[in-house]
Amino acid sequence: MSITQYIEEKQGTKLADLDNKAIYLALMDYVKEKASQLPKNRGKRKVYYISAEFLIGKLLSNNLINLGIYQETKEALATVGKSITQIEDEELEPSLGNGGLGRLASCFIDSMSSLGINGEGVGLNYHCGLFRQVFHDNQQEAEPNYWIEDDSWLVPTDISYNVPFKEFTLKSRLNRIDVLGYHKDTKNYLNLFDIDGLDYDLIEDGITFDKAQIQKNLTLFLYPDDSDKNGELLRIYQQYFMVSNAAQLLIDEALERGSNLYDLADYAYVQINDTHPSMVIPELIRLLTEKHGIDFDAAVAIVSQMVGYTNHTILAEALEKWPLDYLNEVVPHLVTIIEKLDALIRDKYSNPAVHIIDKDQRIHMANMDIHYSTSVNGVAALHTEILKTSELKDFYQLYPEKFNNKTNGITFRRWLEFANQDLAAYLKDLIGDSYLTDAMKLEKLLAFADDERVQNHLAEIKFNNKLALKRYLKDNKGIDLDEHSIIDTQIKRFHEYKRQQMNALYVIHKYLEIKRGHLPEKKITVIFGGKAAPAYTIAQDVIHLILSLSELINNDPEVSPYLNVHLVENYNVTVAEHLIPATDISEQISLASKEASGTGNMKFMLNGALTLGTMDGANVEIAELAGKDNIYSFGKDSDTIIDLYAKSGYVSKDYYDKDAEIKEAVDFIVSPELKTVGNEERLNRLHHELISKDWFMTLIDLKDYIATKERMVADYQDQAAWNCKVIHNIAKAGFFSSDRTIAQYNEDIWHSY
Ligand code: 26Q
Repeated sequence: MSITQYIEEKQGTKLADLDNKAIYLALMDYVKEKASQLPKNRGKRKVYYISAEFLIGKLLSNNLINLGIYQETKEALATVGKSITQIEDEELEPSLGNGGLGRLASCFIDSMSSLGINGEGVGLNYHCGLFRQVFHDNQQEAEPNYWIEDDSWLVPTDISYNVPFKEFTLKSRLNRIDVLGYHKDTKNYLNLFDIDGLDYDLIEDGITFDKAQIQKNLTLFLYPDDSDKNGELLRIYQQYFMVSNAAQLLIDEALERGSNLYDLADYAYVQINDTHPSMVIPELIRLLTEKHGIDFDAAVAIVSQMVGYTNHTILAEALEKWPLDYLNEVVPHLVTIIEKLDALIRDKYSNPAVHIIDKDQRIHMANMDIHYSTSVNGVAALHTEILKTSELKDFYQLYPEKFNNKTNGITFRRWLEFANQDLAAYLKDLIGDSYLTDAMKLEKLLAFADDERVQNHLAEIKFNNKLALKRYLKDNKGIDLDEHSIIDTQIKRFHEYKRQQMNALYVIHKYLEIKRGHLPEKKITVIFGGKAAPAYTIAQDVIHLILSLSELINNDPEVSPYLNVHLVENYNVTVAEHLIPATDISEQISLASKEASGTGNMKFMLNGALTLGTMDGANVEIAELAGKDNIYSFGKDSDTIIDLYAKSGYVSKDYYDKDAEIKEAVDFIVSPELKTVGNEERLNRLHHELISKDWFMTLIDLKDYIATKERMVADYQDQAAWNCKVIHNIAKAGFFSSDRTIAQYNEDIWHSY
C-alpha cells in the first residue's frame, strides 16, 4: 500500500488535506506498521550492545531509505506540493546521546540490522536527554531537551522487571524502537528501559533538579551533573538500572530459546560500550547464582565467556572508578560480588595496578571488564596500540590474546545516502550503487581522479550543499552564511584536548592579519558546533571566546568580507547532516594520543572535505588510505606527546614568550576590543590558563597549525588539484563503513551467526 492509499484508508482523508505535522505523523505510523510486520533477526547467539548513549538522530528519512521507499515518498509528497524536508522538520530529534560514543552505537545498530546480525541496543529512555544548548550574552546556557511527543517512534511493550536497590525496588518498563536494516526484510530493536512515575516537576531552574528523588528522576537526564555526591549516586542508580534490566532481559530471552544457563554464552554476548555498563558483569553473576542456583565459580566462568569491553578514551578522568562506599549505599548486593571478583584477581596477581579495588577502596570498572571478558578493544589502530603499550600495558601482558582493534565506522545510509543526496546520486551515475552494500566499491572512483568533468561536478555539488546549508542556518539558527567562502568546520564536544581554542587562535591571527591589510585571496568561514559539559569551566570559556570573536568579526566591515566565524547553537545530529556535506576543511586537531578515534573525521572524508588534522585517532588511518598528499597533517606525533607528559616537559609559557605571533594571538584574548563584547572574568581565566597551564598543549602545535591551514587555503585556489584530492578521499572512505566495523566485531568477538 502506498502512503497516499494508507492515509486514505487509515485516516479517511487525503494527503493534500493534511498539514506538515499530520503528514509526518501519518508517515511515522506507516513506517511503524511496515516495521512491525518484519520478523526479528534470529541468529542463535544474540548480541546485546549496552550503552549509556544512543545518539540516533531523526528516524523518518533513515527508515524510509532503509525500507527502500524514500524516493516514492518524496514523489508522493511532490504531488501535493510538499518537500520531504518540510516534513522532516516536524520530527524532534531524540536526545539520548552526547557525542561520538553515542553516535557510534547508533551507526552500529544500523549496521547490525543491515548485515542481518541478531544484535540489539540496550539503554535508557532519558526524557530530557542531554541538555539543549542556548546562547545568552555569548555564553552557553542549558535547558531541558524534551523530545518525546505523544506519538513517537517508541513502541511500548509489556516487558517489565523489578530492579532491586538497597532502599527500594524499582519497576521498569521497556520501550522499543525498531531498527531496520538497509533493504533487509528483518529487523532488530533498540531497547530503552524507563521507570513509571517520572516527575517533570522535579526540574527547577534550567536543568537543575532534585537529585535525591530517584524513584521520580531516574530517567530524566543523561549525564546529570555529578559534581556533588547526590549526582554521583544518581549515575550509579542509572547505570545499575540499565544493566540489571539488560541482564534480566538477556537471561529471560536465552531461557525462552532453550538455554540451560550453563550454556548462556552460546545464546548471548554483551558488548560493554565504555565502562558505563560495567556493572552488568557482577549483575549477571548475581542473577545466575541467587536466582538460578548456579554456583559462584561456574557463574563467573559463564559470564567471562560472554562479555567484551570497548574502550573509547585514554583520558584518566573518564575511566570510571566508583567508591565502594557509594555502591554500598545503592547496590550492596553487587559489592559482595565485586569483592569476590577482586579477591580472585588478588590471589593470582600481586601487581596492584591490575586489581579491581584499589587501596582507596575505589572500584576500577575497566579493570573488572578486562579480567572478566573475552575481548578488549580500542577504536582505532593508534588508540589500540597506545592501550597496549601504555594505558593498559599491565593488562596486555596478562592477556595479549584479548586485545584487538576495531577501527570505528559510520553508516553510509545516513551520512551519504541521506545527508548528501546529490553526491550519492552522482556516485551512482559514475560507479553504480553497489557501494551502498559494499563500501569498498567506492574505490572505482579513483579512475576519475583526474577527470576534469568529474572534478567540476563535485565542486558544483559542494556549492549546492553550501546553498542548502545557508538556507538551513538562516531559517533555524539565525546565521547568515556566505556560500562563496571556504567552509572550515569543527564540530564535536567542547573539550580542551580537542583544541577548539587552537582554531580560535587561528581566527584571531587571521583577523589581525586582515586588520594589517594582508587580505586573503578567498574568504574563509570558520564554523564551530558543540556543547560543553555544564560543569566544565574552561570549555565554557572557550565557547565564550568563540562567540565573542564571532560578534566582533562578523560585525567588522573591514574584516567580515574576508573572514566569518559562527558557532551554531545546539549542535546535534541534524545540524551535522547539514554542515558536513557543505564543508571544505574538516578540522581534526586534537592533541596527538588523546582522541581515541573520531568519527566526524570519517563523515567529512566521505563527503568530500579535506582533513586538516594531527596524527591522532583514525586520522592516521585516513592519511594512510587517502595518501599523505591528500590530507593536511601537522603537529607533534603521539610518541612525542606521550614522552612529554611522562617527563612533564611541556611549558606553555616558553612557547608564548619565544614567539611574537603566538604571543600576539594569545594576548588578543584579553584585548580591549574583545572585552567590549566579552566577559572579562572568562577571558582573563582562559588567557591565564593558556599561559600558565595549557594541559592539552595548544601552543605546542599552534605555529604548525597556522602554517598548514594557510597552505591549505592557498591550495584551495587550484580547484582542479583540490578536487582531485577530494576524489581520492571519497574513493578511499569505504574502509570507514560501520558495516566493515560490525563485520569485524562479529568475526573476531561476537561469533553471532
Ligand atoms: C564518565 C564519567 C562520569 C561522567 C561521564 C563520563 C563519560 C561520559 C561520556 C565519559 C565518556 C563519555 C563519552 C566518550 C566519547 O564519546 N568518546 C568518543 O568515542 C568515540 C567513539 O569511539 C571516539 O570516536 C572518540 O574519539 C571518543 O572521544
